[in-house]
This record gives sequence, C-alpha cells and structure tokens, in this order.
Amino acid sequence: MNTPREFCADDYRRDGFFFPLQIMTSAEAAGHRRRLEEAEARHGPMHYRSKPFLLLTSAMELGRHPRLLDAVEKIIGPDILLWEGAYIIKEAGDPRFVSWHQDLTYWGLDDGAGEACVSAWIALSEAGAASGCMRALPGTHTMGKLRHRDTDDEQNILHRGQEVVAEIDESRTVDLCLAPGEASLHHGWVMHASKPNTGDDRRIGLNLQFIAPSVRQLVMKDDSATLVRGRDRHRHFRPDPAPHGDFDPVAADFQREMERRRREVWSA
Ligand SMILES: O=C(O)CCC(=O)C(=O)O
Repeated sequence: MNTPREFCADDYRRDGFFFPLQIMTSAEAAGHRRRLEEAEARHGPMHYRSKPFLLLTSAMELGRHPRLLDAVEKIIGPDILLWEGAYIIKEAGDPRFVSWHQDLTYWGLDDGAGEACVSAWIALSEAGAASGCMRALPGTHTMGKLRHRDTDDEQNILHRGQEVVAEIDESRTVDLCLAPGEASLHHGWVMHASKPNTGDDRRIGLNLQFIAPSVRQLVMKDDSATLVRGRDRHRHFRPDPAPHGDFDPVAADFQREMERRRREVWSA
C-alpha cells in the first residue's frame, strides 16, 4: 500500500488521477461498511444503484465529507454538485471486471465537463491488486474522446461492456491501491479499468461524481444533483430531494425513477 498524501492538484493534472487521499480512519470506514451491509441485508443488493446517496445517509455523509470536498474544490472550484455515484462491489473470488474505458464517453455531459467534473472512489474495504482495485493509464486524460466499442461480456460490470479500441501498454498502467478509508480521484477522460477480485473479502468502493454547476447534461432531460458546497448559479440540474434517513420514501422513489431513466440513456 502507498502512504496517503496531501492532495496535489499538479499531480492530478499531470496524471489524470490522484491517490491515496486519506478521507477517514479505517475504523470510520468499517462503520460505513457496516451501515452499507445492514442496508443490503434489509433492502437487497446496493451494487451499482444510481445516486446511492439518496438511499443511504452513509453515502450522503461521504459525499459531503469536508476532506473529500476540499480536494474536489481544488479541481473543479468552490461550487460543487454531487451528481451521480454507485457502490461498486466485487464479492470475494468474483470474476467480474471493468474494461478499459473513459467515463465521459457515455454520461451525456457537455464537452467542457472534462475540467469541471471529477470522480472519487472511496474504499470501504481493502482495494489492492489481488482484490481488483482500479487501474489507470497516466496522462490519457489529455487524449480527449477515444473510440469505444460495446462488448457482450457478461462478466463486465459496465452497462454496455464498453471498451476503448486501443492497445493497452500494460507496463504503463498504475494500480490505484487503497486501504479502507482512502480515496482516489480521477478525471473523466482518463482511461481506467479493474480486474477480478481474487481475494477472500468483498472489494467495496463508493464511487461518486462531482461536477461544477456550469456543466450541462445534453442527453437526459431533467437531470438532477445535490448541491454539497458553494452556490448553483446555473440551475442546469434540478435539486435532488433531501433524504431524511435511510430509504426515505420520497428520496427512494425519486432515486428509482432516476435510475430507470439513467439506465435507458446509458444503455442506448
Ligand atoms: O470499481 C471499479 O472496479 C471500476 C470503477 C470505474 O470504472 C469508475 O470509477 O469509473
């Protein structure tokens, strides 16, 4: 494992990612994992549900975490919307993987989103090479939009199994290894992927997308977001309902509808 570092915007701009950033202690991460697993026991799988912060207060607390937002602010500025997210969970011995891709190719956001959007991947369990941590190719965020093709591999976690049509130089890839409580931040154009979990514990990441309010959604009508810092002077996204607890009925109905519509758009 790498030693956590102070966030460095220059490193992020050079590589298209930054890690490991310590967000909380491992004991705090264990508390968030427990809350997630209690919710799974009561409500069913949480893997890949859209906007999980509308369902679980634990996810919203992490999406509003000052230490995370301080780093996000250095990337996209002082006004911050929490737009999307998902728990990405690989069970112990899980053969599923994520193919090499660029996130912004399928999110429907405008071209300026590259510099106005960032993903945070927060580890709630050990995420190392054996458990299928995220991997990235440094510098590829400067290449802009690359050609992707859809694959029909059932083990691919991505909705369309999309992958970049390019030779991957494995010797240049970086494993974004994280201990519980640490996070990585990555740019929407950086090429990234992950391998199966060959370990004996679940690999649990909470992946959150933050955008500046200037970003526009070009594909999905009436998209929504939660203002987590600063002001929204643009109103391109309607406000998400504020949940008053886990599985708050109003927020959960809204989440279900957004998830349905998002899947339509992302699989189109
Ligand atoms: O969690 C993973 O294995 C992959 C995550 C990913 O592709 C992403 O955060 O965009």
